[in-house]
Amino acid sequence: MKVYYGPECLCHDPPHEILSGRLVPYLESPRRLELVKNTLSRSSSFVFLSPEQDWPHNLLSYVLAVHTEEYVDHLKTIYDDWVVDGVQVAVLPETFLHHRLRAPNSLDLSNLSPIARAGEEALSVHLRLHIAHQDHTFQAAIAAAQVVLTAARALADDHLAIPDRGTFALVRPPGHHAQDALCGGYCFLNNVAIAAKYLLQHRGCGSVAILDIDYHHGNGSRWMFRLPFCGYEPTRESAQQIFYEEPRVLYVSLHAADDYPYFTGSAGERGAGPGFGFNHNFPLAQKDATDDVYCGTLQQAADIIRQSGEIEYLIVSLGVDTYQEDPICGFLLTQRCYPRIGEIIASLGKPTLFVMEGGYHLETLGDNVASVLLGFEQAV
Ligand code: OKS
Ligand code: ZN
Repeated sequence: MKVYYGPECLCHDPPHEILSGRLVPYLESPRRLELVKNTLSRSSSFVFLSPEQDWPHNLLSYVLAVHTEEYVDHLKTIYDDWVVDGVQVAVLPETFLHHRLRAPNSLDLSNLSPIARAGEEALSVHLRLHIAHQDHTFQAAIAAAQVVLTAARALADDHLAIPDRGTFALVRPPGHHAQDALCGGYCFLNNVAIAAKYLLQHRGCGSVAILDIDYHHGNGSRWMFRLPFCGYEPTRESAQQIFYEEPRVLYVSLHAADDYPYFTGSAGERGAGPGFGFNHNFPLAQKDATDDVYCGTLQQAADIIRQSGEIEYLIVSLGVDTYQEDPICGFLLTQRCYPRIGEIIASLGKPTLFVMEGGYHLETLGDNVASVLLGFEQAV
């Protein structure tokens, strides 16, 4: 299997985050990526490849197919703005000014200082903290997008010759919580959404499925393509651009019903407008999620993708924070479950792009990722 990897993904390295009110070392660390890379390197099944530098359009144009220009500018400049504004240590927002939470034109933000605007684009408090510390966050997020796009391109090129094969984009920061104009849950740019848009817009692809097996609900990926977020009504312009009238992406997710991001991911969210019926959530109670329950549910999710007929590519948000010893998650999966997960995904028979998301138990992280990929490869 081809594995795409770029060392620039390591340059985002915040020292701390806030977890349950405590300052702790940042869990979504560069070490995670290095561990997975090292484990995969020891197997002859994986070939490492570098991201393509030379794209027919500016790399940013593929990112802007998913995210707003204002948001991307914000990510690019916020650290420098804050430094100019006197920030030397972490800043936490006092309130969340995010425009999805405000009535249109209710407040002219341009008069506020950068510190006052700290909550503007964030989903949760801990995210702000590491932007404040980091001048390389944007660089790493763009590098991840570049790796994912390269992997998607290779998959689209290859599958004509070698059908039903998988490709792995080994990236961080992860992406599935990031929305068009919102960061959260360690995510800044939505890598799977960027890949999906690329396949739809540049590779003549008619339909893709995103299967999200990270422990957390991928509110960002879901929102991009299928649903207004928490009652937010899209403008006609944003609807056409990004998701509302996009009937070509099926989003299917298995996740904890009772964990971050808390307010999205219920089974009743089925999509809206032309997208109705193209969103399927499988929320599981933490204490119920054993290997057998998880695999049974994954089979149901796979059946939905199977029954959708026309799907040309499968994109997998590959989180292994479902593992029983993950420090921030509560599922009960053992290491024996991961090859089974790979096998079930392979049974769909689609060209498959795996994209790295969460997973924080460092001792097993590499093995669990390798197990999914090897389980997939041995079954195709
Ligand atoms: C903060 C909890 C943050 C959880 C972030 C989830 C990251 C992840 N109290 N998403 O898939 O792995
Ligand atoms: Zn996760």
